[in-house]
Amino acid sequence: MAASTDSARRDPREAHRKRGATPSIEGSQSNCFNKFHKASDHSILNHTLEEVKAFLINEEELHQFDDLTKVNPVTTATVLKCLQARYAAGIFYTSAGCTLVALNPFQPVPNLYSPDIMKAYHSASRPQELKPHIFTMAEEAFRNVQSHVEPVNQSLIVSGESGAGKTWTSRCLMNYFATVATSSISVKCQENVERIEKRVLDSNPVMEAFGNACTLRNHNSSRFGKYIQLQLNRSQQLEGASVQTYLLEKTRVANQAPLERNFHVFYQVMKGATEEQRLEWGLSEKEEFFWLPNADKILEEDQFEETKDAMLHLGIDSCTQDQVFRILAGLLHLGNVRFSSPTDESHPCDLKEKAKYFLKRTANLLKVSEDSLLEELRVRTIIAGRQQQVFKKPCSKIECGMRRDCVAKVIYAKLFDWLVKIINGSICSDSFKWTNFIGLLDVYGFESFLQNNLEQLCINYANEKLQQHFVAHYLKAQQEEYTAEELEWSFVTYQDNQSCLDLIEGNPTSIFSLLNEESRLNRFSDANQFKTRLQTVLASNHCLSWNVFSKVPNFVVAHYAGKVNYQIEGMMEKNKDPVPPELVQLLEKSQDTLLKELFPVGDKEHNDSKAQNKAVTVVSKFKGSLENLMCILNSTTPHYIRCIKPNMDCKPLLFRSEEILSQLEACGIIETINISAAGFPIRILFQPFVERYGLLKTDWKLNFKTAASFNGCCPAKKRKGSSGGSTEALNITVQDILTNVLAGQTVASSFTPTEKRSCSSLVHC
Ligand code: AOV
Ligand code: MG
Repeated sequence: MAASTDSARRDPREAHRKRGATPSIEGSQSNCFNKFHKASDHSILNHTLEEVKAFLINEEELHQFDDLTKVNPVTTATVLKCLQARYAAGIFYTSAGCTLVALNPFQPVPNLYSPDIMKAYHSASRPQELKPHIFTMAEEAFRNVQSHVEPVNQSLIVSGESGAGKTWTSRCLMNYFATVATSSISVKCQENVERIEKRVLDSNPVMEAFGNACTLRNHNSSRFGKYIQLQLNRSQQLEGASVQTYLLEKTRVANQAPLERNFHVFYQVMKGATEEQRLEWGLSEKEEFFWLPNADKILEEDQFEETKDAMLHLGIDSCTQDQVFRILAGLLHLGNVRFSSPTDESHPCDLKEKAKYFLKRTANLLKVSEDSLLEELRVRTIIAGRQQQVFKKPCSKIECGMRRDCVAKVIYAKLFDWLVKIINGSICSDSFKWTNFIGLLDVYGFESFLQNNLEQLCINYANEKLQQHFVAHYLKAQQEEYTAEELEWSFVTYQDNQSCLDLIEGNPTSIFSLLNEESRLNRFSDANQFKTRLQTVLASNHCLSWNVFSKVPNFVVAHYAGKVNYQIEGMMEKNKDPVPPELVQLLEKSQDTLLKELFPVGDKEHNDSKAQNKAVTVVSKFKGSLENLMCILNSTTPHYIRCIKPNMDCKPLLFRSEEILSQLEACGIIETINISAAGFPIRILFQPFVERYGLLKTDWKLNFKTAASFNGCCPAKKRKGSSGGSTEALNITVQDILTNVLAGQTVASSFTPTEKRSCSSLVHC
């Protein structure tokens, strides 16, 4: 028995075969659950504790629980066991009340996302009765968009830590919507809709090539956040889409942590360029580029063709593509321009051996003057005094390196923005053609490395904001609504992350406000001084602490998903992100038409040092864009998909309970299950309720007790304070309601305030 379970665990298909189960998408109301609950209808006390325990550890059947709220009792142990059994059986999706838990299989699963499966979910009369799937959520969103549910627009919020499967999931969801929103259209529209569908899907490989990279956590880690709005017309056809991106981690162009890599596109160009291009761009295979670490790993390099094809479909012709790749080759050469300190400090730095060759190559590829490039990298221009006198000052070796990195970062960031603009121009529909949208959110997952800086602080801050949205929308709002409705409800406690957000972004003082103050005063204080400021001003926030064993100045933030140690060194400069105007002016003079477009002459943002001083800091910009995102999310009906990473080694079918548990706890899954299990999962407003069920029995006294038994599934609601906890009937007949509806009155208007509160939002079925 033990041996058979072991082999079944190793191979889920084996497990299926052994149990004689045929994989199917039909919903499986667990046999054991039915057995248990049938008996428990009479009395749960009929079961001994031993029987209950035996039931719970029956792993052979545990995998059949499609919804974690049905696992009884809901404890972290039972939830984990259930997920483990399902994972071993090759079932990766499980409902958890209103959310969907998605375990990453770390290997392709045949037929999980095939057109047949899409069709099955799309054509099902009740998709929620099929097996839990991301397509259940997608279909629900798709149907809500066309129904009367308010708000009409929908969002699918995919969250989880780095490598958990968010981007993969978002891609599958996009495929789903592209398929269902282009099905059943007239032949006349077919061509147009298919063209849009293709372009929308083509935006993925392009954005991933330029915005994703291999990190220690994920070999295809998104280094930017994105929110895609799929625009639908009145007939539910895909009219177009728009992409909003968030804070690209541009420092990666010039700085890659040990064992990590630069953005994929660099490797794609390096491996995929033709001989001719290689010669023109100086990309000999023998060349070693500092900014192309770990190039020997065989990853996505063969995807160069795919990237180029997708760019073509999005309207970037091969000539412009060549310009893009030439600029990227220029950046690779720029990374090899290294400096050494001069013997006389009043002189500019010397170029290291072979750096002259790379400088020449860079200047050629970026089409700028070689002499000017060298001058601007080594010499700082200072404008001072009332007369605006110009001084030139040689930079130190470190400063020269920073200026070189700065050129690379600003070019890459502009190039990325330009791409997003082109993509939007190509896929965005005219506003009058579309009426509603379904949004897909895929941001970088929570990160904690040995060394964390401003990038991780921003990434983790974004995840805190999403967690807060979830807490506010679901855990908090739902319980508050029950209280307002005066329903009997024992409050389920949950982890609120407000104090962590106060620490990071709060007013008047927070980590962000202190960082901004340093930028405003142009005072890049010493890291130790900044730490002292944090200690003095923010010490009362319990989410802030210090790593006393660290040799460098640091602070520790207790995020909802765990503690992260941030190094302070470099944070203030990164926040200000200054670009010396003389470097921008150099790029403005480039003979390359694309670079000219990226750096138009006289662009105030970079050219004016005064404007730069007042420029919005990185954290302020990011905070602003996230606030906008939250406004959009708040105006939509959200659907949450929680991606879980079963092991940190990214190995297929390896289920590490401890690592999974910490993710489940961090994202509030246990609380979600508790609230969902005890709560009222289905809410129907009066009018649709009456429209749907009213004709069944018009003379029937509708009260909550009968309304509950009406559909035969939930216990009656009890109004708080009613004597002995008994259910109080409202004595409204369905006929009353129908009469009111037909007379154009809102149903609730004829009720007393208490009755209104009791029945306006929740009709239990
Ligand atoms: P992420 O988006 O959540 O991380 P990804 O979506 O890139 O994570 O997933 C990481 C890897 O897991 C993918 O490259 C696949 O190899 C594998 N994977 C994920 N989901 C599936 C699936 N459903 N089926 C098969 N393999 C899968 V980050 O972008 O790092 O936060 O910033
Ligand atoms: Mg991703």
